Amino acid sequence: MEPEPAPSILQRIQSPADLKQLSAAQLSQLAAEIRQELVQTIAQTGGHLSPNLGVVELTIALHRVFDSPRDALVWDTGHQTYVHKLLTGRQSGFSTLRQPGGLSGYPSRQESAHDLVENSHASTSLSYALGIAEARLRKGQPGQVVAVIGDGALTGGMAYEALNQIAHLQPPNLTIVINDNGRSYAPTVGGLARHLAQLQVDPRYENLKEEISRRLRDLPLVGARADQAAFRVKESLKQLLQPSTVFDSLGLKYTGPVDGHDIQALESMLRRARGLRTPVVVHVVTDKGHGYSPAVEDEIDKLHGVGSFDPLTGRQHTTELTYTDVLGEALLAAATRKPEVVAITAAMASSTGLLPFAQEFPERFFDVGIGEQHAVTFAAGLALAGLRPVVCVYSTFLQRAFDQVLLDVGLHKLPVVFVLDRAGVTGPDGPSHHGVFDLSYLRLVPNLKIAAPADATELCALLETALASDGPVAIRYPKGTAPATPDLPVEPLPIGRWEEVRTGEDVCILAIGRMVGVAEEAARRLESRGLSCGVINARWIKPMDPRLVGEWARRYPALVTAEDNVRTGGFGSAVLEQLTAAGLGGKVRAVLALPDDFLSHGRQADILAAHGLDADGLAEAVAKAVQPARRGVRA
Ligand SMILES: Cc1ncc(C[n+]2csc(CCOP(=O)(O)OP(=O)(O)O)c2C)c(N)n1
Repeated sequence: MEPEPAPSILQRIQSPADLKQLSAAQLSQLAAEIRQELVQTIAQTGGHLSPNLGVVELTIALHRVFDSPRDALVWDTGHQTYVHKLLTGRQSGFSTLRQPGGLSGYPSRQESAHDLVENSHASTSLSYALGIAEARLRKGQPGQVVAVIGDGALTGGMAYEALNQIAHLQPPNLTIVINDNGRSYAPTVGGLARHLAQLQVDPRYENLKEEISRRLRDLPLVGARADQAAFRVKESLKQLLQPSTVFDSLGLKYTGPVDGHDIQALESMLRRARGLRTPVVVHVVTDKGHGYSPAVEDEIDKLHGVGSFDPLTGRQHTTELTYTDVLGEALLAAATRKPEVVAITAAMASSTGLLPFAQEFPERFFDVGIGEQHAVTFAAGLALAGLRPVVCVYSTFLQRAFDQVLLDVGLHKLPVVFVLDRAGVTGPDGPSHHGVFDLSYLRLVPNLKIAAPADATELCALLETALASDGPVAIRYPKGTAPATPDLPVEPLPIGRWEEVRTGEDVCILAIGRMVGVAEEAARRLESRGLSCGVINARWIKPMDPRLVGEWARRYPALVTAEDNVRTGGFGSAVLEQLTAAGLGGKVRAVLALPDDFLSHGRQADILAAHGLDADGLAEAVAKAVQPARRGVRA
């Protein structure tokens, strides 16, 4: 007879309170069950694999020592909250993770009282936590506040700004847990990462501190000579106790490092920190991907963020050529010809396609950590001194650096190239990851030229154009598969020049980026309904082609704009501004764009379709927009 499988402990955990009765053996079984659940589910849904595998024991310990939601847990970035979700009553919905209508891949206030903030952009936890801690103190509210921040997120400027104020305010109800796995996606770089690594190899620090404190307490203080001796010993011991971590130097208590996969050790350190009534930094050392060898052994990013994959091998299912791959190859080719080209990433080398560049030109490649603001002004400095920096960043993360783009680059007219990956609707990562605001916030930067390629060849040509330009240029392109492999070599494109890719008589769709292909398909469908529809690839959002006013707005009876950006201040707005100034604003019958809202997570194509930005939606909207002017369109 087969032995009965051991009853699942995970299934019995409906809330953190259920964790508190478990024995050490049961806790380690629970950790194993959680890892299995993570691998099986993420293999189907995709998501943040190794960050969650790494915090299984830490999350269990935190929920045993602290009493969420009375004690506030703030997870930095929020990509590592799957285990927290499993332990806070969301097991039954876990298979819907990142699926349309399902659980979010980040904390979600709608989902649970245990989720306090909806983050996903890194380095905000200490600021949120300090605010909550301070407000609770002022209102006399009980409960600790715990921020869990990775060594990667700790490279972001906001984290330092918050640490500075924490050291000033010294809130007694705040604990800072550093989840140090030595990596962002790639190994974390920089002075702070080096410092944390040194603290790991020198765990004597903590023991030494305790030993010295004990001896100070035990010193006999009898007689004058003994007093003098004691005084001298105390003074020299004080020297030894001089701050030796960056946190001590700021005036914050530091404790650790502790093995982040040893639940008992974690618990005892967290309990001590909790009892200290002063802000404490608890340094926890974890292993990214712990317990799943394909993640641990992955050289590139430990399977940080994955699509669906085979749980046995860790191999991911998609192998298609993406815009990211195309940019990576194009930049490498350009850099081979132009020695002044350098590339900058804010901790996202693999996901912005920079690995080939980093490998070929390590001395021309800069990973600045999760510091988008710094990345932009650093690029400005490089450009001031004669290099040609290319800042490779997700559209959503450049939001962080708006002022730096505006003043440090824009005001100085510096030839910095911004390549904005994941522009438009991204999909399963949800509201904070859609790159749907970039046209609006970049359009208002004087001197900045903005382009969106309609295909892979155009992306390569626009990169050439940008590198040949004497001022700043931003190129935005979507997440996902490029429609075709690029047709190389390419020549720079004339700046501000659009292309009429299809002529028509009744109406013309002015489309940007990925919407060009959608508009062409819509035009074909409209033709079969008796409507002659032109399509213009408006590849420059700024500056716009003067033929808009001089030719197309006069030739076409009606115009419709299409973009995967929010309507507010986007491409359609730009067209309206231009045409209104020329007395031709009435020609624009519809601005097809995304709403003035945060879009939830879901499949990219579904979200676009839900907002009328697929071929059917465009065709419908165009037909409706021109109907009064042109009767006889077949429904
Ligand atoms: C402002 C910002 N830039 C970039 C990212 C992309 N990103 C998500 S997780 C991550 C690495 C975080 O490293 P760490 O905080 O150490 O957490 P780990 O995944 O290693 O546990 C990065 C760069 C982000 N979320 N926010």
